Amino acid sequence: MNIRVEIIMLNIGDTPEFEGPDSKGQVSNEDLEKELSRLTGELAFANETLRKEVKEREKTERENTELAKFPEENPNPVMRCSQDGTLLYANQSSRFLLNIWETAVGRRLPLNVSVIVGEVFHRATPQEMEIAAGNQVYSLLFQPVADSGYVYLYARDITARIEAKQSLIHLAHHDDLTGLPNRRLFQDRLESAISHAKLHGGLGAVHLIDLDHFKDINDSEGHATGDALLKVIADRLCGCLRESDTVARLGGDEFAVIQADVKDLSEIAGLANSILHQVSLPENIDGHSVYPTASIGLSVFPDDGDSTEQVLRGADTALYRAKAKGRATYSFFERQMHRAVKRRKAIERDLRSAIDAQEFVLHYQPKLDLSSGLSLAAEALIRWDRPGQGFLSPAEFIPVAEKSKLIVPIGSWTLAEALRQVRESGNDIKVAVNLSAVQFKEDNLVELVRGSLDASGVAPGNLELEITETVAMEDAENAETVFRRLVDLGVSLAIDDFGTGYSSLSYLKQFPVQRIKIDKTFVDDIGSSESADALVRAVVNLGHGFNMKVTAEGVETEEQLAILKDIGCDEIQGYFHSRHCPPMNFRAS
Ligand SMILES: Nc1nc2c(ncn2[C@@H]2O[C@H](COP(=O)(O)OP(=O)(O)OP(=O)(O)O)[C@@H](O)[C@H]2O)c(=O)[nH]1
Ligand SMILES: [Mg+2]
Repeated sequence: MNIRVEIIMLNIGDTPEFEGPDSKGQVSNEDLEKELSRLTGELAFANETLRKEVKEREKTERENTELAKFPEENPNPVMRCSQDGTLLYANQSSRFLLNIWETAVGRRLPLNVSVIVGEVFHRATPQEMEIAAGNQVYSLLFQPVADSGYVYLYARDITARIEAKQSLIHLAHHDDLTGLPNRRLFQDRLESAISHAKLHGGLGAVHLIDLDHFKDINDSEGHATGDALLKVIADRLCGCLRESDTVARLGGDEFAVIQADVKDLSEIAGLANSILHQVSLPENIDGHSVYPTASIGLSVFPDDGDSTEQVLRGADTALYRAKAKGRATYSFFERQMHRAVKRRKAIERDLRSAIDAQEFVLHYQPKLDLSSGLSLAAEALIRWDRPGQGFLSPAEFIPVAEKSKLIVPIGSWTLAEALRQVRESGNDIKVAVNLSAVQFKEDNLVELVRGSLDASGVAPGNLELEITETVAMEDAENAETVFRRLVDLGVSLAIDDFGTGYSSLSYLKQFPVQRIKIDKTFVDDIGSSESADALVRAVVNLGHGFNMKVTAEGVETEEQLAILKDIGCDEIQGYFHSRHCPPMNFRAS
């Protein structure tokens, strides 16, 4: 109202057109009217301007009020706080968070939030974090406000989004029907379990469980009954397990269990039995009686494989066997392999005492010199008369002896015994003794041979040492050195099993070796295959080219002998000439 009066006064005072009374002191009515009309016009204009101005101001005020309500109406929490984390403002939607945080406007935010407020303020860069509040998860954006000393907090409840993400992850790793882990998750868990077992020297097992004749249940009772049965089986399997075990549905009617940290095979068999029992309980589904059974393939890790593929493949093979055995049973993967492991362990145990118990004996395989027709040499072959078991094949116990390094004392015994028997026989025969890969790598091999010769009194020329082609070529440079030292003793050397490994001809040429022995597998085919004849002929020529004698092993027929003679082979051994025999039966002839 004041403004309006001021404008009116100003306009009246300033008016240039108002000329005042004329010389006679009289103002004409006409002039007055004119003036009045002008003033009225001006007043109306001022009035209009004022009205517009008030309207404008009211609008701005209204807008400001609206704007002030904006954070209030925000469905998400909005807060303003000072740099030290004191809450200065919080909208309505912040109430839940403030309750959880047990704070209010004018008080401090929780320490973990205040710390970030301080950081954000000092770095003047926004920061975002996820926080759990009760059962909810919030995303919090800390926004510094330049030059104001404030930090704004914008929060958003992302619980639903997190849950959706988790449910997607769950879906990707679980089976829809039963809710059990699926093959993907199972494989991840199995991988961890195998690594754990390898690292800690533990044992675990996979039980691969497949329902028997499930197709029949589907066909006779319907697919829905089949589905319901799968769920029942899933529940029953869960009931059989410890918390550390995993059960999964791999697909169709196939389930799998990872049994972690087991002590021995009987514990695995124990769980398999209890699974078989649980699965085979009769069930009534919607009025249909079903009598399920299952077969289980068992694979033990890390023994049966150290990768998920190997372990699962093993379990699958075993499952196949369980089905073949008539179903409703379990089968260990390569059960005979486990038996073989046990057997090998027993052999190793018994081998340790076999020398002292004098259970080894030597037999001899005489060799026939083809040019003279005389038998003046023999190969010593070890035999083990295992108590209660009869003679055990060297093919069975030598690998065990090599693995356990027991071959070293056994080999020493063989050498000493063969030389002793040669001496005892009084014959001028040459005895061939095999050296194993393990013996060949022993530092004291040359001393051992020298010592054995000295102890027996047999001339070095009466001893031939046989080394397989594989051992000789494995570390050919070292072999050559050892060969030279042995030859220096006066013994002769032969490359055994020639043709079964890979030979470097340049090494072979350099080796101070007097003989190569053609493996029986090549001899077997001569006479029946031209290429076998050609091969043996080539080896004989090769040997002769290197100034070596050639012995053919495993000669069993007259025809083989004739061909070998024709080819120019120097010596044969095999059943055709003589079976191996105890020392008393072997005499040089
Ligand atoms: N109800 C139902 N059946 C399924 C599902 N998935 C696979 N099957 C059926 O399950 C059966 C599984 O086949 P197999 O395990 O090879 O055969 P089986 O009849 O159980 O015979 P054996 O296992 O050899 O004793 C097939 O007939 C599939 O059609 C499923 O989700 N629900
Ligand atoms: Mg099945």
